[in-house]
Amino acid sequence: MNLKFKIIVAIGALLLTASITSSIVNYRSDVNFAQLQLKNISLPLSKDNIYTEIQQRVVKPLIVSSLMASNTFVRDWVLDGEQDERRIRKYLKEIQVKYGMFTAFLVSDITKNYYHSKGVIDIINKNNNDDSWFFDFKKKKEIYEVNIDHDNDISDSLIMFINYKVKDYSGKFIAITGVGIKLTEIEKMLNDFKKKYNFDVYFVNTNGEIYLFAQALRKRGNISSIDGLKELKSSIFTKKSIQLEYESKGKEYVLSTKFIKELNLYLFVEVDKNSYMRDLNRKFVVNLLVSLFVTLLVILVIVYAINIYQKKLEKQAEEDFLTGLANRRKFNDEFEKMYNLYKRASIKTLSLVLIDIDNFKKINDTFGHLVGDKTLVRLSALLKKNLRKTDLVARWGGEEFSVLLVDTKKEEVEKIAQKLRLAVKEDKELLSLLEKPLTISLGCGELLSEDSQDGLIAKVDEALYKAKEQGKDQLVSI
Ligand code: GH3
Ligand code: MG
Ligand code: MG
Repeated sequence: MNLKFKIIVAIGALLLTASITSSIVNYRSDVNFAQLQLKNISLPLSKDNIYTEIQQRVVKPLIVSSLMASNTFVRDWVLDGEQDERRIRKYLKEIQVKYGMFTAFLVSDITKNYYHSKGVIDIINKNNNDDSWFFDFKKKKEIYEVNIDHDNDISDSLIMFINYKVKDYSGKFIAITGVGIKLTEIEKMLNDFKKKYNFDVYFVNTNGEIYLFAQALRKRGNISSIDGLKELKSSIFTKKSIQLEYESKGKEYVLSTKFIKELNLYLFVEVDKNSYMRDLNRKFVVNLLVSLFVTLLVILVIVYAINIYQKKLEKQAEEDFLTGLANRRKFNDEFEKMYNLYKRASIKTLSLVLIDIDNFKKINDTFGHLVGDKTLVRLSALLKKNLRKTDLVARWGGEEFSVLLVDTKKEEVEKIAQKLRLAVKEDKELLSLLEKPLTISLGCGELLSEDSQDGLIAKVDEALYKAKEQGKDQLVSI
């Protein structure tokens, strides 16, 4: 495993650990917060809202029923032998319309007639199961009761009946009157709570029977038969309001209850903790995916940056800082490669040209080092311009340069070397910089089969020395 790969793996592992840890920490605190919020705010608040809603809906029909039961016309009409049915029908119709009730009724204990605005719709019979509500309520000491019923005769939705006892002036029971309202709104409300908050809202009567519930509720029957709930029955039924937690069939629930006096029913609002946390789980997965994606992006950026930096370093390692030409190290590497190719006969010829600026010391002394540097830069540009892409030109050191030429005939190498000499000498830019032409001396030679690398260099160096000796500004080929 190379260093670059190790660094990337280490950074990636660090970033991944950091992002996964922070996602988990966030998730944990979200879960804690959500649970606290659920128990202390959402559930109690929803319970109170539903309770208020129910109460508001019960109070009005209760008042209307009480009004009907104490109405002297109603009492007199029954006591007078239920004469002229039209009058009671008119009265019931008026109640129905005026107070916006779904139905209004009067059932006489004397004739057992069930009066409605449409007329007598039934005659109550002790042997009929559907009519048992009348006889059950008659027996009770309470003055009114609230019944939630499914009355197929009238409607297919749930109806809440308020039954009120009508008594004569001596307090003797003579009839039951009251109104009924449709519970579609409440049913809708229960379903909304389920949809919006995953809250299950249902009602339980004092016997433990689950009464009124949203369609989606899976609990039915008596709470005594529900695991987890049956154990809590007594603590629920001895308190007006309670909040507790229980487990049933592997699920954890938080339950909040409240007794509704007017209905003689307990309101149950509960939530399956896990399904309530479902959104949080989804959020956790999304957070995790996003942070993994970001981590991946960061790793890609790091890989990209490392590559660029590495290339820069590599370039710096083989490039001459001042002239941008290959440096001595690069030259040596390439020379070795070419030498090996030559030895394997992959290339036919390999030639070396060494270049040395004439009297460069004087240039430095006359114009200063800055002009000396400019001269080196310009000379490098001229060498590059006048050589082929395949020729390698390098700064050999100080004011000396070297050129490697592959598969180029001796005469051709000499021609190129002379071309370089003239190009430098005739360059206008150098002329205006130095106020006289710049000259160079060159030595060139070809690698022969018996030559070593150093042998070629020594040979060409000698040629260059000769060129200097013979008066500079010339090429000596060996
Ligand atoms: P000759 O014609 O015999 O080659 O004479 P010369 O003056 O060119 O030869 P010498 O080798 O004595 O001088 C080379 C000078 O080049 C000495 C050194 O200060 C200068 N030099 C080497 N590298 C640099 C550089 O990077 N910038 C500048 N300005 N001068 C440099
Ligand atoms: Mg020199
Ligand atoms: Mg020199």
